[in-house]
Amino acid sequence: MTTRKGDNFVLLNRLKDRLLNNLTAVDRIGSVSVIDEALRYNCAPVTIYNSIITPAMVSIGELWHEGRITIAHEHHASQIVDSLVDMVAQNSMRLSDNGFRALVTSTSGENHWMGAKMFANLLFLDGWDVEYIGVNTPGEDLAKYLSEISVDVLALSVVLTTNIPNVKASVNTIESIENPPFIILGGPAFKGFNDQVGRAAIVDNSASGLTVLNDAMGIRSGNISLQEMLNGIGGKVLEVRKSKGLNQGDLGTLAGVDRAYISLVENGKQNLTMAALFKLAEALGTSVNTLMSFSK
Ligand code: B12
Repeated sequence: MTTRKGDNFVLLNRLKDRLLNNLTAVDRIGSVSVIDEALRYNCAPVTIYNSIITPAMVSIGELWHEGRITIAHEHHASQIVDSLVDMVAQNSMRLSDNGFRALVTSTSGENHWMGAKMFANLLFLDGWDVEYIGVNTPGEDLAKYLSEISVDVLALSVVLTTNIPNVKASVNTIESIENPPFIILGGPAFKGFNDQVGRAAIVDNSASGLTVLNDAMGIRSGNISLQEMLNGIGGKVLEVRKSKGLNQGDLGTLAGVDRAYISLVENGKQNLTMAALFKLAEALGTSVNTLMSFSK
């Protein structure tokens, strides 16, 4: 996952505060509008999860802890956030299939589901075939299930530090089956954790989780996202236009579009169709290949 134009601190902080206000007021429509705005600003899914939704949920936890909101408020906010987590995934580009399959869950005693679901969605967007099976799955049952189905990776989310012994026992059981999957453990329980748990990889956040799995599976990081492609083409259109001494208005006239459209293209903000790309190449007196040959 890469950084995008919308991933700037001030914007993210503002959106996080607005989400928290809307969640505190249990305003579903207001909450949806915050995520809608983040998507329109082109924030990356991992950024929306880590820098907007997760900190808003942590603040909901603090309000609950201080007795300023009830458990009913927290439950309601969690349900709203559950749909926001799906909304982000449904409205984001998925990289092409990478051929790997992952199962995401948590072991006995762990009922926090949000982090597991977010990580499952991020893997899916990164090109994985993902099965998210909910939380609180006993280790013995998980081991039996994994010996019947075929997955490359098992991702376990752990929020409560008190669940670490359960997770150690589960990893032990699962690693003793024939052809066990690669196991990754993640979640806030592992902040500052320096121990080994079997052969499992351990991370405390989703961005590191994606990197660790890409490395472990030998997945190329050369896959280009839609946004990188649009930024690259935009930069190329700008370069060729300037080399021809044209301004944005001139190019718009030649291509039969308005100046604002050219500006969006050059800033990587216009999702171009092939037809539009051909029209631009023709107007610039160049080829589609030239507009698409840029370095990442
Ligand atoms: C909502 C909530 C609940 C909901 C759960 C619904 C849900 N959302 O999942 C309910 C009501 C069920 C709940 C119950 C409890 N909760 Co609670 N809960 C929270 C709260 C407010 C938000 C949790 C959340 O959704 N965070 C957002 C998610 C997305 O963040 P995250 O889990 O950290 O995930 C991110 C990363 O860690 C990472 N990640 C997570 N998993 C994985 C896995 C992999 C493989 C990877 C790579 C990455 C990764 O990805 C995510 C970001 O992209 C937190 C407050 C807080 N500070 O977090 C308390 C909190 C987690 N709960 C807490 C407690 C104590 C409990 C209860 C014991 C309360 C009780 N007395 O009954 C029970 C335990 C239930 C159980 N057995 O699991 C404590 C935990 C303390 C601790 N460190 O052990 C917290 C911190 C509140 C507090 N300050 O005391 N809780």
